Amino acid sequence: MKIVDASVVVASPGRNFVTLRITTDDGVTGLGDATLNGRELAVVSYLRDHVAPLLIGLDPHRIEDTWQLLYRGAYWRRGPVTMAAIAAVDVALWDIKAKVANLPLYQLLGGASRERVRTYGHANGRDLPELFESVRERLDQGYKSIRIQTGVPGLKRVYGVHGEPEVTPDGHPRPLVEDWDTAAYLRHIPTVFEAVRSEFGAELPLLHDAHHRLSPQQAARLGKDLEPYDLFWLEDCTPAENQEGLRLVRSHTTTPLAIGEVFNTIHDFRTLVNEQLIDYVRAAVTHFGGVSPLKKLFDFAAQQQIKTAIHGPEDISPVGMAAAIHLDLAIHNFGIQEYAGYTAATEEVFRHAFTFDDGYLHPGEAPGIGVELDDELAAAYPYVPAYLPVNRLADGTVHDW
Ligand code: CS2
Ligand code: MG
Repeated sequence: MKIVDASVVVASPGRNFVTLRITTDDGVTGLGDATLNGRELAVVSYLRDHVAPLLIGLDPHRIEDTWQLLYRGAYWRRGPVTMAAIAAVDVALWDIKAKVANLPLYQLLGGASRERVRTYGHANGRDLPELFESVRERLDQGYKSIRIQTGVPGLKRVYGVHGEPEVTPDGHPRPLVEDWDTAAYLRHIPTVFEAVRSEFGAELPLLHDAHHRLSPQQAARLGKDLEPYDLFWLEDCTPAENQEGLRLVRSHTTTPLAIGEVFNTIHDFRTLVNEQLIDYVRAAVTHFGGVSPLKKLFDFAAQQQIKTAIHGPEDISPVGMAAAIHLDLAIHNFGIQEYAGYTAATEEVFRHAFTFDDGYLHPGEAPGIGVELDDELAAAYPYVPAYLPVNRLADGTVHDW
């Protein structure tokens, strides 16, 4: 069996997605997600101009060898663009291998370790009434765990409370500028969880994403202040390139910690896992180089009783999400799966076998990862230049978003 084609489809059914399709001489095709939110076209070029030509003629069954060729052969290693491109190839090759075996991918990953995959959903609100309504909407959809994000008094726009992107006079989009005040945030968040707990009770698993905005000392303070509210986790409490910074946080709070959605290789987790500084690894199939390296990370994390929590917002395409759910079903140290759901247009472009029911996902039994991409429909949604927001402090200083 040989690879005869590797093509990249860019579609924007509500938001931009980049998908790789690999085709073999037997006509078997595989899909991989290569979506890097806000820098999509960099990965398109990496795949089209540098990777696709190398794939032609290769044996699609040699997944590990192809992964090592693309990782070590590039010389310039790691990074979000490289690892998203390699991820797309890895997932597409697993899709092909599982289709040839006429098995759903999870069967090639050790088979099912559970009946279904529990998820958490996003509740957002500018204020408590809006937040409570959003929580009730998620509960009505069946979610059993809820991430809580709200506005902060005095701040116009805050992460998780979406605003409209601005466009420059020449029509090119500019990142939306959000404002930030750490002191106001640290004062406000404990009052939010006090209110949510008194409204929704002590048992509902609640999560919160600090989105890389705190110093280790500030993260330690927030973790401690939130202990009375018994969070399922506090996510990205501090920029974790400084892995050692989590030692300070860990020494001050028992609030569970989740980190890693922006990480793209196992090296980013080395200290965090070896020293048990976190409780959940958040890496995503699409950003971490694919299923192959992510399973290695999960096995590494399992040695320290750390569980998985694959990143799953709207900017992980149904292709990346499907691959994640197959892994979620198969691995032993599964924790929880983030699932924000998709627009109707996205569901039309990416027809998938995975199902979401009563707050749980299942990958389905279709051979491969179980996703088909409708090229005709995809063509109706051309790429739209778009950026992630940026954060600025009151004095104008750029801050982590
Ligand atoms: C967030 C993401 O879901 C999360 O945990 O951190 O939505 C993140 O903001 C986006 O993936 C950025 O593209
Ligand atoms: Mg996050």
